[in-house]
Amino acid sequence: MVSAEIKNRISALREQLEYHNYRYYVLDAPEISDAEYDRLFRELQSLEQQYPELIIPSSPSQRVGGAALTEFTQITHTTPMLSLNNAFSEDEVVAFDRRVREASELSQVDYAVEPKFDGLAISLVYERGQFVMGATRGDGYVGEDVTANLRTIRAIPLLLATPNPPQRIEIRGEVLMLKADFAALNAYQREQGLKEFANPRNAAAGSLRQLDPRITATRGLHFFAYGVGQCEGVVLPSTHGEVMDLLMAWRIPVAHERAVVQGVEGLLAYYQRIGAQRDSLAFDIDGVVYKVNDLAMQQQIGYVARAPRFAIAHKFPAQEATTQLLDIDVQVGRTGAITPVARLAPVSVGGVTVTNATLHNEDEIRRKGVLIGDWVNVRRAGDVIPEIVSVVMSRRPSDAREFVMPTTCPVCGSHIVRLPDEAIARCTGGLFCPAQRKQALWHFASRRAMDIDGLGEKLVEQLVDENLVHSPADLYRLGLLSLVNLERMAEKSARNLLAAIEHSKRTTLARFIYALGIRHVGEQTAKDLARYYGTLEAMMAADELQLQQVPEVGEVVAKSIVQFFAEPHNLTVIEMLRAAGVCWDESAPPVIQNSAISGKVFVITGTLPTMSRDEAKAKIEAMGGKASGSVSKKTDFVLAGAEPGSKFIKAQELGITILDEAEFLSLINENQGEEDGQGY
Ligand code: D41
Repeated sequence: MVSAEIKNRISALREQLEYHNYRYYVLDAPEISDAEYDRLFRELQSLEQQYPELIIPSSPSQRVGGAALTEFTQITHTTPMLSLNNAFSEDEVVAFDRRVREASELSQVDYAVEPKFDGLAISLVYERGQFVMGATRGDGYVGEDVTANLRTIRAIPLLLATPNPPQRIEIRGEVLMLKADFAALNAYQREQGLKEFANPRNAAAGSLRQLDPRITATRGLHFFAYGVGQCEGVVLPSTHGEVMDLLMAWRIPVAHERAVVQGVEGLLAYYQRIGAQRDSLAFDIDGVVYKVNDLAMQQQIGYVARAPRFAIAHKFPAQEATTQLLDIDVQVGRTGAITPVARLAPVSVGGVTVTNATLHNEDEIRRKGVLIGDWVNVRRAGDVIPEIVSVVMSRRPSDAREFVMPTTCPVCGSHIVRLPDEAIARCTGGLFCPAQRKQALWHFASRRAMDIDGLGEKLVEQLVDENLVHSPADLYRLGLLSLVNLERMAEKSARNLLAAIEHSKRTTLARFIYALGIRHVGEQTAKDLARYYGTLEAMMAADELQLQQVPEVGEVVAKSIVQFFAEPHNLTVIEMLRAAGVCWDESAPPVIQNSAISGKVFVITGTLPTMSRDEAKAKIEAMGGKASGSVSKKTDFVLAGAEPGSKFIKAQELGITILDEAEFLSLINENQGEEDGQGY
């Protein structure tokens, strides 16, 4: 016999887990850390393992279950899932409002308004409060039974939180993938050499159409409801807005951005407001949806063909567009990396004219199968560089030709070589190549390096083209006279620049190392090196094997550092910089090597309750640890705050220790004592 105590504990755990899902997915306001959620979850799992007779299908532990399917069963929707008509301009919205006013005989109409999620429409059936079946929209009449996959989505409650649920209710909404989860998924796909997804929508679709629900479960899909289909045994409120509130009370996620507005002015103001938020939302939207708020009025206005007359989607400019690839040029980077750049016939993507897209490298061009002359789909999301998503094969011109990597640098004429084990081709011109020289200077002056305010790309270009600056050391010899002679340079800006250059002389060893632009030595590695060696001389004296003793420095980085300092030219530049007065504090003690944190790799994810990620990062680094951006087998700890996303799931999969902020702080404090007197 199982004791009442155990039964009570199990049901309390289930209730708590459902409640915290609700806090997280519906309210977007978690109360506990993921680590704490995880602890509750594991406690439930272990109790259920001990007492399997107490397992019920609606238990939060039973989201992922059953075997992989061989195919999906077809489902006929009890009431068809209609489509929405689109409006692409204000005029079309004005016309929509006019039709609604005429049909309703009202002078001003109340509208329920919400974002248009760019996901997949689905329907969820709850019987007596239990989630029993979920299906894709399909053609609106017949969809596919994806119940097992939908059960793995934590945003979808397995039970409706109400003591008197309807006999049967069909809830409609969209399944989607958050932008952050999409980025993490693609990073993972790339690492594993798997195919990347073109956009969050495709990733969500691919994840929902998995025959094995265990895969769907790892993808962290989200769900938002937008309406109710067939419904028995409950009297629904009289407006759409109130129905959405009711769903939310049942713990079904609905759009936080939803509102009720008056008249066409209200619609257009809402469109502007959500449009301005578009890039900063956690998920992709492709417009907003307007619905007559009064449900009786909706029925009076009725339908045309398969779409309601009482609702319309007002679309945003698409973030994808089709255009022609006119040519592929190459650009030369700071370390000579040759990047192919697509030159496109100008096309408006999401309201911005796009003429270039990056192609990363030669292999990527082959992988995408792009030929010069092809029609291609281009995507621009937020402020990232536009990318070529795919080729429209049916429109391939007969004279489309393959891209051939040039053998000489378009800027300096030096040979371009691609080493056998590298994806990147490089110009061998080094600092002889003006393109590389410009970028090296720009990197040297950049914010995270020497931080010379006002020395941007354009100015560097002028300084190099006018032969005023060859190496970074020349910056410290610039005079007012030569600067004011430059085009578009007023005396005031020249003085400001000289002051910024002067100011940059006092720096840190880490910044200086980073500013040198040694291949493979990014900001983090520069910090690691500075911390380990304490002085530039000590670092320059190290050989490859010694360099590899530095945490996180491997063979490739060590080789690159040794090569850099073996170059007499680089030593001259360093000497000249120091002679010009560039200096840093070398007295700061190198950080402890022996704490439990030193050498450990942390990944920070989600929002921490009391400190920013940068603060947490600084604490980790001060203790000799390292903060990394992605979870892998090398990660020692994941520090998780609210809404941690897929990094958290990956950490769980890999069995990595997950800390909340409090646990992290106590780990730091425990080790603080060891800090004193360590070092070397
Ligand atoms: O966010 C959406 N994608 C969305 C889709 C929404 N917010 N509301 C919608 N409302 C409807 C009606 C008015 C027909 C119930 C919809 C859709 N339909 C819809 N999604 C896919 C096809 C139709």
